[in-house]
Amino acid sequence: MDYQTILVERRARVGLITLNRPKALNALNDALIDELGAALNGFEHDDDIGAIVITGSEKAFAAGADISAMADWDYIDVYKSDFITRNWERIKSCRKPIIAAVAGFALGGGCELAMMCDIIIAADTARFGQPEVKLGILPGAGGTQRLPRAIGKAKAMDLCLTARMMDALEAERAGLVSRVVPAERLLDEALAAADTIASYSLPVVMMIKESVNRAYESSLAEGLLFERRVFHAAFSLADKREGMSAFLEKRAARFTHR
Ligand code: CO8
Repeated sequence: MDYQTILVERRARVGLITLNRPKALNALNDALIDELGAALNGFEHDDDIGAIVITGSEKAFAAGADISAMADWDYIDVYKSDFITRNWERIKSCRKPIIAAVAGFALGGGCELAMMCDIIIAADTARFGQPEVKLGILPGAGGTQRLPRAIGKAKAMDLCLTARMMDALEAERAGLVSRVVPAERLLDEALAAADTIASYSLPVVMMIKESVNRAYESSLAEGLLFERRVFHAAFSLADKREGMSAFLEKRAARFTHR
C-alpha cells in the first residue's frame, strides 16, 4: 500500500511505523489514523512480525488531533462520522505488542495514542499532556480514562484541567512510561525491546498482552482465573516444549512461534 501520512518498514521480525506529517507535528487526521490502522492490520496478519513500534519525529510523536480539520466540525458532524471510535478501534484491537517510542510532544490524541500502545519508551525530550481544555473541548480518545489508570487521579486531573505538560522524567516517575533514554538512542532502544519481544513465542507474547490487559477490565479474582486458563493453554504449545527443553539442555531456545 502507498502511504501518505506514515512510513512503514520491517526490521527483521519488527514492524516499524513512523508517523509522518512533520509540518503539522504529526497531527492526527482521519487519513493518518486510517493508514495507521491499515499498517497495523498488515503486521497483525503477518506471521513474520512479532512486535510493532510506532514512533514520530524528533520534535513530535504527535501534537494531537488535527485542529484545522476539527475547527469547522459541529456536533452532528462528529456524531454521524463517529469521530474517533470509527478508525481508532484497530489500534486498540491489535493483538501483537506495540511499543510507542516517544520523542518531543505527545499531546491530546498523541498522548492518547501512546497510551493505547502496550509500552511507552520515552526520549528525554518527550513531553506529555492533555491540553484539550485550552481548545474548549476535552480528551476524546481515552485521556480521561487511561491517564488516571496509568498515573492516578491527582496527576491526571492536574494535566487534564490545567493543560500543563509533563516531562519524560515526571512521566516515568508517575508510571506512564517504562523507560527514559537519551533522544539519540530512542529508536534503537525501542527496536531492541521489540526485537527481544519478537524473539519469544508469538502466541505466548499475545497471551501475556491479553492477560495484562485483563487486569484493567476485571476484578482480581476474574483476572487470576483468566490468567490461569491461559497459563494452562500455554502448555499445549510447541514453543513451551522448546523453551523448557532449551533451558534444560543449556542452549538458546529456537521458537517456532506456534
Ligand atoms: N493540529 C493541527 N496542526 C498542528 C497541531 C494540531 N494539533 N499542532 C501543531 N500544529 C501545526 C501548527 O499549526 C504549525 O503549523 P504552521 O507551521 O502551518 O503554522 C506547526 O504544526 C508547528 O506548530 P507550532 O508552530 O505551534 O510549534 P511550536 O513549537 O511553537 O509549538 C506545540 C508546539 C506546543 C505542540 C503547539 O503546536 C501546540 O500547542 N499544538 C496543539 C496541541 C494541542 O492542543 N493538542 C490537542 C489537540 S485536540 C485533541 O487531540 C483531541 C483528541 C481527540 C481524539 C483524537 C482524535 C484524532
